[in-house]
Amino acid sequence: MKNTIILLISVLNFSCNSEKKADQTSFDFSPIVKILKEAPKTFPKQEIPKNLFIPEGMVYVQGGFTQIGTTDGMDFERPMFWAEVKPFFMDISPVTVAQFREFIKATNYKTYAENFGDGGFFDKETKGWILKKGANWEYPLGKDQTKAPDNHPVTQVSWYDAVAYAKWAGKRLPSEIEWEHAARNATNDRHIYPFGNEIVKDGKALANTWNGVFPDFNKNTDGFFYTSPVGHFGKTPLGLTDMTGNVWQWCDNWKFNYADMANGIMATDTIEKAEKGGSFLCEPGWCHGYRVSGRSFTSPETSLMHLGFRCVK
Ligand SMILES: [Ca+2]
Repeated sequence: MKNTIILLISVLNFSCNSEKKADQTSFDFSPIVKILKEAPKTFPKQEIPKNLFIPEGMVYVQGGFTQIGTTDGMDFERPMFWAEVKPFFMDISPVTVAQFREFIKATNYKTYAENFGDGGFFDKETKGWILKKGANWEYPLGKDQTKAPDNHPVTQVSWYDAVAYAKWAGKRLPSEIEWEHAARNATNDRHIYPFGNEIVKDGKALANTWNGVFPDFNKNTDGFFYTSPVGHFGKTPLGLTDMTGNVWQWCDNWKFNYADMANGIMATDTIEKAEKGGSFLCEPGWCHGYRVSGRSFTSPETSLMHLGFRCVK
């Protein structure tokens, strides 16, 4: 036990002010993840509880040991470390535009992008990010573009918006470690993607990514320049959709450094929340963010057209 650091992911003692306050509100929802300094000696068989009630639209993610990170990814995906994760339920798919609309209707909630009057938009003409006036969850590309289809993942939501939705739904955001544990099929699967090492099989794309050289050209061979309907590319062995590409997904925790984590040192200067999954803007030569070990970071008040979320409980 002495080699185990018990970490409450959501209450890392960061020095941020307003953001810290928001994190503490999610305290009640957050499970304990144990970070191990050494590889576990045994891997007890995980039993699925008898008569388990699985909430609609969710899958059961059994607990267990998972090695987080990779040896050959970006610097911030290293070094690998072991974590013990308790069982939880995870949304099969990212929260859709239709589901988010129900939340808005029920609560009259106003998102950060609506209050700011704009949202982050990647302009394919200038090949850069701009703040697009009028962009919000309903019009993620701006009011001069079509409305977001109901069955696409909601985007243009800040981390605070995602947390508000999760609380309304009686759920919470996953920690990065839980997300990766689920993406590794809760069995410490070491494939690059939850479904294997190939992103194209028999000439067919298995995920919505950027097909070409970002940001210069996108051949669009997967059929979607922007978001795609959730579940369009099938399920992982665990039964989850859109764990690879389509949209990045907000996680509960602040950015942390793997090397520090392994040594029990918590970051003190981060102002960004973590996200997992990669998006339709990712390609291997740029960030290859849709690998299981991929990560990205964004300040929690930010809304972007390729950033959504899914919940756990
Ligand atoms: Ca695509």
